[in-house]
Amino acid sequence: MDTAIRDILQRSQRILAICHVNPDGDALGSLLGFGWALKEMGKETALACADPVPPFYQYLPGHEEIVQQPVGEFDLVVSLDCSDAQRMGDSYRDEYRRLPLLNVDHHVTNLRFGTFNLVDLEAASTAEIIFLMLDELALPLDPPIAQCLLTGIVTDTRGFRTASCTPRVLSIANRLMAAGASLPEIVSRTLDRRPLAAIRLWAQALPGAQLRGRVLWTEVTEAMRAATGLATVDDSGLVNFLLTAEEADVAVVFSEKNGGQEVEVGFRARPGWDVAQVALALGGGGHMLASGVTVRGTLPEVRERVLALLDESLAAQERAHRIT
Ligand SMILES: [Mn+2]
Repeated sequence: MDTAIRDILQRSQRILAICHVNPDGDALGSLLGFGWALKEMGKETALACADPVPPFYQYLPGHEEIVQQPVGEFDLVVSLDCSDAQRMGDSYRDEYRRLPLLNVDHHVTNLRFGTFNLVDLEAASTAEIIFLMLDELALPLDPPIAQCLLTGIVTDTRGFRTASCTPRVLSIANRLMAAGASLPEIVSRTLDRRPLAAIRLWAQALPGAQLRGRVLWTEVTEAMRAATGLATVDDSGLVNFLLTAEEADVAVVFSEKNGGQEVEVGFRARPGWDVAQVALALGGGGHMLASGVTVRGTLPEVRERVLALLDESLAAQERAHRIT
């Protein structure tokens, strides 16, 4: 952390922190862990996320303080786990755009959109960066902070199993557990639990899975969602599950959104491949092995366009690999 970032954090008294829309464990864990730490520093804080906190993250201490629309005057905005400013959604209101912005993130596609950028591509999660920040500021860890930050680490590493999981991650997890975080509770709440509606949705989406070269893909239509009885079912587990197929190096799930006008595309890749490039080319973001984008168009249009781009990208990667 450079001195400009340390100064702005110490100087600012009223801090608005915002994580990304459609929040995951790292977005919420870093938002809340950072929020608890700011309180310890004696700051006035507001924590915002443009979408509600999903029920299975409601064990996180302080989650009830997160608002969708912040109100009040601030002297600093901090974005957490966002690769671009749009990821903050409506919580980043127009009147806050004139304020200094500190961008804290670990996505390879981060656009360095902040006045200050604390972007660490080596970090497996934004929670890890927050931990290192608190360490440098010599702030004590307490059980709520530890529980929030370990949640970010566990969810972004899917239980310490991603290529991004370094020895540093494990030693930070060790310190968070020693400070009172419960690893079994976090794993059980986040990784080993999903709504029955999600399982029913998989049951509808899986028969349509198709293998195209080494790419296994499927679709989730709005009709499938309606049939599960829940309009907003998180299906991020589905794309991870597809990638467990022996025959696949890349998995893609196309999810119809907004009355069929938009498609959310989730990509996963096995180590050695890069799906960040294709997401970025389409205006999305993410990591080499996990990325996503929302594309305007109908399901068949978007599917054909994206699969063709993905074919090209993977073929180019294969050629590059053969040369090097
Ligand atoms: Mn993250």
